[in-house]
Amino acid sequence: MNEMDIQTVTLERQGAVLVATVDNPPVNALSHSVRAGLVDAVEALESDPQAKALVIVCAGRTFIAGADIREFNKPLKEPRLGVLIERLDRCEKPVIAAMHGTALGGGLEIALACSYRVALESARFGLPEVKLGLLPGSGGIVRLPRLIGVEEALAMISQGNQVDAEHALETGLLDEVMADDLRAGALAFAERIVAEGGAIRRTSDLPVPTIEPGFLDAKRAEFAKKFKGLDAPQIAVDLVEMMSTTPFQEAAAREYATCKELIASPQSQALRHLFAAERAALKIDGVPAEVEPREIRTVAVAGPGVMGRGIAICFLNAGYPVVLLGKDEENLSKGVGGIRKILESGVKRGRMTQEAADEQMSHLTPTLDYADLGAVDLVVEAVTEDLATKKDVFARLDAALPDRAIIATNTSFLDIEALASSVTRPENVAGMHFFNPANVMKLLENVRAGRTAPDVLATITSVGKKIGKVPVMVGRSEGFVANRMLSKRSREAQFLLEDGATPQQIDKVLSGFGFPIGPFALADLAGMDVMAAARKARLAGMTPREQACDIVDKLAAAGRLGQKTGAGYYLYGDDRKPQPDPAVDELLAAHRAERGLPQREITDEEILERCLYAMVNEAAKIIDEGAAARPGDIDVIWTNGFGWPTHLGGPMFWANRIGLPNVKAALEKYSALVGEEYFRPANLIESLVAEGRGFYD
Ligand code: T1G
Repeated sequence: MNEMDIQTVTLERQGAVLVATVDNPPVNALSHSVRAGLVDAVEALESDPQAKALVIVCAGRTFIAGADIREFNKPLKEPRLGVLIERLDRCEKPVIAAMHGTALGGGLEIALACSYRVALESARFGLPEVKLGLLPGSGGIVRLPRLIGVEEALAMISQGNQVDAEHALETGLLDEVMADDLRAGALAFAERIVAEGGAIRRTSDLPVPTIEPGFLDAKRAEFAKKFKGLDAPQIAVDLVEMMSTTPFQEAAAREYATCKELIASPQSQALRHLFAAERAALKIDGVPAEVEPREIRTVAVAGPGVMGRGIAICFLNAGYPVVLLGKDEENLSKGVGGIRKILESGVKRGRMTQEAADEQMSHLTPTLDYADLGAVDLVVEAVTEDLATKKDVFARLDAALPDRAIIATNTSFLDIEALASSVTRPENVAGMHFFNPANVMKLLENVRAGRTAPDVLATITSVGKKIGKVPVMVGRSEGFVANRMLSKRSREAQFLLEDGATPQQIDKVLSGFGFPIGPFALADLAGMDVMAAARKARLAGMTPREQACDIVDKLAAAGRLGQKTGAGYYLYGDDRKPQPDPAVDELLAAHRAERGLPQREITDEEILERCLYAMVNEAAKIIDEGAAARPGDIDVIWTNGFGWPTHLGGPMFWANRIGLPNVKAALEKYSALVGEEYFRPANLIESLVAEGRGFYD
């Protein structure tokens, strides 16, 4: 073992059983010291005649959670994981993997190369490499299908999802599951194996499972839709096909070679960037790691409208009792009914059991009386987007709530400082900005106000994680971050219509880039009435050209509200597929004539650059203003909010890869073409280019 390494694997012998304990916080990742320590453990087993078996167990909260991601961009230090796996595979004495927490990636691959696998009933198992744009490289591809069959194995490899211990026992991944005391249970299991002769079982000796004809091609077609733009899921199918017709050692070598190629791939570098960025976003400026979040036992949601219902479900799903505060009986009963309907649809879709839905409904307490909030620790305010209404609700909450209760507004653009000023404890006020539908969308923009207490910021961050969101702290700014950047993309999309592009051309370019849906199909989904109302609310702050660009109003006035009326930017038949509509071409031609704008051929490149560079430039301004802490936060927001393709790493990562000098040059080109006020490069971009740096240097 390298003398620089700290000791992360300790060995002890209990009778005839050697026990190797891995202790490499926080997740027992397979750092060099762990790999070397486990190779030493196998060698000790083989060289000690008194030792008849080896148990590999981990300290801390989990079994090995995979290769150490932080080592991927560093020179590899032997022994690589494959060497350890081969030593385990060749070992002539039984090795038992004893697992708890999440046995993932290389950790599960180690277990697959052992003779036996036991686990706590709370343990979970997975090969999440694909979520990092990788694939298993140390036996996951060649061993897992042999153990649990191709269908189960390919599902785990291609989607990276975890399975629980019960399922793992059923499929043959595990030999035994125990309720508690894993070390003692694993030791007893090992002693039994030894007493019965110490038989070894090599997964590599198992026959290759049969593959139903057509199964793999069906998976290729399914994954092309399900994992649009992602390479690794398709390669997973190719590798499983390869392992089914290739001798084990050769297949293992090709698996490893593919993993190495993927580690160097742009997609994996983008996905690993997001993995790190999501965790970096949890570190809040001005909130030291030792600041304890407040204990949140009971939550209230004020405002049982569409957003309030989704927010209430987030907390119910996570096991919090929720008090739902309405303004009158009708409003409240509609809210309760809406929540029940969403939970019932979850049952119908098999996402939850009827018992779970009933249990969650039993934890919902509807009320019209603020006095019922006397024991609540956190209120999420989601009443109508009107400042006076919100200030009235805040004042009444302030009077009813205990001193330590947090009030978090879900507003998407109203001034959080004004709300904080309407209560006696502004340090308890923050924003928790959910995205519709709140119980589905992962992104949570947590908003810090000027006086928000550090432990309140820590609390809304930890609560955000507990309810399964991806929380990102943002500062004051109209539309915070996601909506503010989206408004620039929308502006350019509208201007491009005026300049001669069609809705279908723009949607095709942006969905071709990787967004789940183009801006105009999205507008038809949201409804032109909703879009017109949002435009009206922001009209005063718009530039003259934006104010005159009233295509949305014209469509709404013509009753073209989108999917809900069968026509908006597109026509919709029963299949709800958007079809170009000559009437829209006429409406646009009339608008352009009315505006007297010169018409020209618009290239796809111009559409992409104007829409996306406008967003990147706005993000740079947001960072300049301190409304976002770091470029990685912007990437996390857009890949979890409005569907920026994750394999491109987010807006800032994508722009950085293009090169900021190129981005600056394009901004200058469009400043001349569209207008300085829209494309003048942000100070941050100017300064980074001047210093020869990128967003992440
Ligand atoms: N390597 C290094 N650090 C890791 C890590 C890893 N694999 N996984 C987590 N961390 C750090 C993380 O950055 C954070 O650090 C802390 O641990 C807590 O993580 C050869 C090639 C295990 C389910 O993809 O899914 O094996 O911010 O905040 O929410 O074929 O971490 O505190 O400084 O996420 O409780 C495959 C990735 C690797 C697992 C725990 N393995 N990790 O979740 O805590 S590739 C993975 C996770 C591989 C082989 C291939 C989760 C978790 P910090 P956390 P959590």
